[in-house]
Amino acid sequence: MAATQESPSVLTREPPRHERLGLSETDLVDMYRTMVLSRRLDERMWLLQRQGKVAFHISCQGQEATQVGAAWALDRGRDILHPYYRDMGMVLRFGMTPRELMLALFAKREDITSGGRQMPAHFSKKEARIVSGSSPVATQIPQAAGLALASKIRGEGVVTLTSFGEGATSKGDFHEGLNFAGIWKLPVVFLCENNRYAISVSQAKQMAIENVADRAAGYGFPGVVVDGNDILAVYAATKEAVDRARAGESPTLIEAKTYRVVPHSSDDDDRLYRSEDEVEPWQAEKDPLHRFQKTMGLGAELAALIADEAFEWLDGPVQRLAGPDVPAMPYAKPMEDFYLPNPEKITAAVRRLAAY
Ligand SMILES: Cc1ncc(C[n+]2csc(CCOP(=O)(O)OP(=O)(O)O)c2C)c(N)n1
Ligand SMILES: [Mg+2]
Repeated sequence: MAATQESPSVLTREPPRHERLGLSETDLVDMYRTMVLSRRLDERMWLLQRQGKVAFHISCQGQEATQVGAAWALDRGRDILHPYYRDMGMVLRFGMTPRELMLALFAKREDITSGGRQMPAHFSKKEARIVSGSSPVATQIPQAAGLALASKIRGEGVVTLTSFGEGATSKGDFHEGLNFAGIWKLPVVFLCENNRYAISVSQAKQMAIENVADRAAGYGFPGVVVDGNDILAVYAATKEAVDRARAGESPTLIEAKTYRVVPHSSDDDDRLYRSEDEVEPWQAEKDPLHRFQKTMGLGAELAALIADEAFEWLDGPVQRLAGPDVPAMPYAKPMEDFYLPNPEKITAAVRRLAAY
């Protein structure tokens, strides 16, 4: 009798939000672990730069919920990621290791992205289907449309996700990429990480609209605004977009509203264009890690364990990577390193092309 009285309340109880999205508690812990690892790695990269041990750093801090939530919605054994320079959380989830990220930062010979030749944060890893971005802002957007076109032609059911800042949406590449993807209903997700600034240029000076997502209407597919510091909201929006892409329905533009809590890069002084009062709440109650702990009820003990784990990795291994035992890449010899081994072959191919 007691059991039947209790049953209705059990049946009508709302399951927790993550369960409704098909995520397990293990997923949640792993999501948090990935966010913490990217934050701790990022902090260490800043320190190394300030100590003069590496030349340059560009940061993911503040955007971890967007990056990890979005990457979680992809099938990482199958889909393609064409990220931008801030996406450390995303590439960690997709299969780049902290060691690989550090090797690129230190410009070591073993760096898998370019053998120490590129700037850091030009993430790539062929086996993980992470495609390298180019330095000019927004160039990955039409390239992602191209990748999606190839997947569509091959009938692979592969989805490509590309990401970029709100500043990138002022570039022609953004409009060309979205227009093309809309016409051909390509399996691609465009993720705008709107962190309110393009270096020193605020969103208000960059565009006359409130929501980047509104631009999707001009290309004939859905545009969605999401709270970029709420990891489950980002996951849900991206999952929906990925499903839509895989079903061949259309691309989606997701605008994740977030905030960059540190300067644009190690070469920037953000005190010149924004106040401490503006930044402070984003480093406190709005911070994605803080919000995760609070809303998901993550125990302090587990949170401390995850933090220790990240620090443990950072201490020993990073010291070793920085040292002379791991060889740095020597300065390039342009004729040998930048050009293909046989320039005559290229010239002949260009002549053939010209004749055609
Ligand atoms: C074509 C081009 N112009 C300018 C730059 C210099 N630049 C690098 S990042 C950046 C700001 C991009 O802002 P946004 O797209 O909002 O991304 P965020 O850095 O804020 O994440 C600029 C202007 C560049 N890399 N490429
Ligand atoms: Mg920006």
